[in-house]
Amino acid sequence: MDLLSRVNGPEDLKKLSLPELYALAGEIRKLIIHTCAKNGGHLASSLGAVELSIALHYVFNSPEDVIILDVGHQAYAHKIVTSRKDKFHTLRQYGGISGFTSREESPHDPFGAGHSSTSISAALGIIEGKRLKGRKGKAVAVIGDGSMTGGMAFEALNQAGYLGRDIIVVLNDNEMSISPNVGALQSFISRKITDQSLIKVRKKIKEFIKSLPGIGEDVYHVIKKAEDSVVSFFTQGIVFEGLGFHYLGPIDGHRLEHLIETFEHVAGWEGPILVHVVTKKGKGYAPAEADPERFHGVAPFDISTGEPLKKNTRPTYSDVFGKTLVQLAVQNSDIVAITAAMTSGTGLHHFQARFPDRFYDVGIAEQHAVTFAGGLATQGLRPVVAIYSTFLQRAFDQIVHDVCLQNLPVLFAVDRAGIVGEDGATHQGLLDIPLFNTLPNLVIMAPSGGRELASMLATGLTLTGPSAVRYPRGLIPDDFDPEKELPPPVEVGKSRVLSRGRDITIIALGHVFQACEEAAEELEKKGVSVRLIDARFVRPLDEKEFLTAARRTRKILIVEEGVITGGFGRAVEALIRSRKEFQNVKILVHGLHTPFVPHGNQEKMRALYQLDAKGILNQCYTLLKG
Ligand SMILES: Cc1ncc(C[n+]2csc(CCOP(=O)(O)OP(=O)(O)O)c2C)c(N)n1
Repeated sequence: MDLLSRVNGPEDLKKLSLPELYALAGEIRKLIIHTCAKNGGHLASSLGAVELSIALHYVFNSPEDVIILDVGHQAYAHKIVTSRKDKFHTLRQYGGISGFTSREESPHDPFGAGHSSTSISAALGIIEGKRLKGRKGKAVAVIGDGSMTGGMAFEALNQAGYLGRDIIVVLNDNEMSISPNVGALQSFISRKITDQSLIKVRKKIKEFIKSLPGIGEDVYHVIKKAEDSVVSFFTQGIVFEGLGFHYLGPIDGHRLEHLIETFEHVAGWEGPILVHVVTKKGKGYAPAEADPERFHGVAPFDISTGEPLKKNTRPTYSDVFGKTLVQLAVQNSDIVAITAAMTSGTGLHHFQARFPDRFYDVGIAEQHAVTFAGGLATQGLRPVVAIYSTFLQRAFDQIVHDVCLQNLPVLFAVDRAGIVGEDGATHQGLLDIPLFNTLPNLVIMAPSGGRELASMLATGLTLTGPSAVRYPRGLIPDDFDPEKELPPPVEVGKSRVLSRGRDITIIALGHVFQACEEAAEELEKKGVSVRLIDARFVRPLDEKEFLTAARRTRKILIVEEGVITGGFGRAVEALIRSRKEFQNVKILVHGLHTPFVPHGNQEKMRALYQLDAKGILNQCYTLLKG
């Protein structure tokens, strides 16, 4: 790590020669691969953006010039060259470097990210803010072709082209989102225009210019500009030129000399500019180049083979979802499945393989996904929209306005609900209950295991209105095989009562049930008699059972992995308190006080927030003592 030891900040890059910069790129790649092999992370995206990050920091002067990386998952090289190399080994670990860009972490991260398609809006806001405040500096937004499928990116391009401010958008095109990128725009921008056809166009224009009598310098420049426009008209540039951007590219995103020359060029230009850079996802690590989808976000792995260090011993909740949906879809041809660029993450690859005609990847377009599902539902189909809790936040208005208000039978499969672990604050699924709980018509379910998840999916598909099933990241706790069994629907609004003790009631929502069950076992060993309830439904609440529990035990602990305000526990508390006779019942609602839980593995974070068995036991003792 010879060269890296000399790079303590972006200014040090500017002292290196081109061969040294290439050697540095090699050292950075090594560090990224070794760190991801140990900690997991967004390996393939970051490997693809090494030269790009070096070139940007070589040419621009961060932090005065802002460099905003969309999503921020490709930021590892950027982090390494902006004074975070020594802490890089703590990537994604509790207390360590974040896996995304974060304003808290460095002045070189001018805008935090984790969700996609925000970079152009943020860059435009920053450049406009600089103008109004009389501050210096350029604004560069680096956005992947996948992130370009998000509506916000177009909203921002639209305003940027109109305002005409000096903003540089770098389109990092590797033809991949997490899976191969989808959509008409991608087909257009990745259109292979052969050098031959470009050369022919240029030649024809040159001949035309030459044929004009008496051409002076000025006229030549005007016509040269026309030539550029004609070329971009025939290439990908037309889309962006039409929006008021000056388009350059496509250029090889791993050739430092090309990148540096281009960025030096455009740094002096005015107005909105789009530089189209072509990169290879996973560049420099053979297993990631061969399978960029698997290495997009990867768990710790063996560097020599690329194989994961830990093999799953049980299916994940996402797997159960995907496989169960296939079974349900065999029986019901109206079922269609929708993902917003998360086919494998949500487990929908099973459905895609079996029913390609009934499967839709809409790109990173959660809002559109929901309204599209609404439209399908009006035609008698049964759309199932699988989106991670955190990304579904984007589509709240569509859920309200396009689905719930019209009482359309869309089933939301809300994956990664709860604490997500190493991805941290931007990805926590802690707000879906408070958001959804305000919506009439919506049935909300949370399974405590794989079999329950399968039953709830079946339940949602029997309803005449909208429903949501929220489930976490991770392995199911039970021995359920979704390919062997299809459990029947459950009764709507009915909880599962596991024991009917007298001293304390624990009402658990979703997968925290396992930890609650362990805590209950401990209490029973100590002679405390526990009433344990698996709530199953956030809406409608099992009023009868919860009121009976209040009457019998007069001490109620409600546990959920979500934000307390507006959550499940508060709803149960309000129900109990609405009855005069229960004013003195002791109720403790246990969950998260904030949605902004930092990164760290799930086990650690659950322990930290007292959502493991030990923490829940502590809560029980607090309640029993009080
Ligand atoms: C709103 C939102 N939806 C989904 C995701 C999950 N996600 C993270 S990166 C990514 C693909 C991004 O593709 P691209 O921008 O082309 O970057 P690449 O990884 O290919 O470099 C997706 C879908 C997200 N971060 N934000």
